[in-house]
Amino acid sequence: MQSYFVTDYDPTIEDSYTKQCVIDERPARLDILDTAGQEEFGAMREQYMRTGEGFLLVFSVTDRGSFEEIYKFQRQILRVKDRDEFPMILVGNKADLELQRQVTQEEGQQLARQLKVTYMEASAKIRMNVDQAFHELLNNCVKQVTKTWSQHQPNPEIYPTMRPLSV
Ligand SMILES: Nc1nc2c(ncn2[C@@H]2O[C@H](COP(=O)(O)OP(=O)(O)OP(=O)(O)O)[C@@H](O)[C@H]2O)c(=O)[nH]1
Ligand SMILES: [Mg+2]
Repeated sequence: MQSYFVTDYDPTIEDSYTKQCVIDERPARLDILDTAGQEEFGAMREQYMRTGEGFLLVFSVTDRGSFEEIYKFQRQILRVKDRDEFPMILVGNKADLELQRQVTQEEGQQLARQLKVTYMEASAKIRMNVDQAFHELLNNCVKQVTKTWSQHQPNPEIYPTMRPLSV
């Protein structure tokens, strides 16, 4: 958000940010919620899953436990959304720490295939794939909105009065 890297660990409870950006050449406002990884702050999880329109599932490639938790979070999102798929991407962070790696790139990719999402490796420290991860997720969100919108267009044969007005 601020384009600087914080070395100290300060567990997140819940932080929200707003960022202006451009999507498909149009200005847009992103509302980003940084959520808690620690179980003790997990009480609000279902609530943010209900309101979220897209999710970055982030684990650390140096922490196998964080990788193993992803599947559970993805299932919970789909259950809360009552959907088979939803805009999400899987991000393996801390890719700069190659020597401390506990999850291989192949394992990340394999999980992503299983979850039917895109996999990206990133590093907040060296600013690798950070913006790209958000852009990839946004593309998924835009596609989802377009798909949902087209599915909910009234059938003009059934609802002739709801045809768009020509200008
Ligand atoms: N080397 C390296 N360290 C990182 C990277 N990203 C985060 N860290 C460090 O890892 C620690 C934890 O990072 P956080 O961003 O606080 O992790 P988090 O997942 O938000 O943790 P919670 O808020 O408890 O969920 C901090 O000390 C960060 O400086 C990275 O890409 N590379
Ligand atoms: Mg945090």
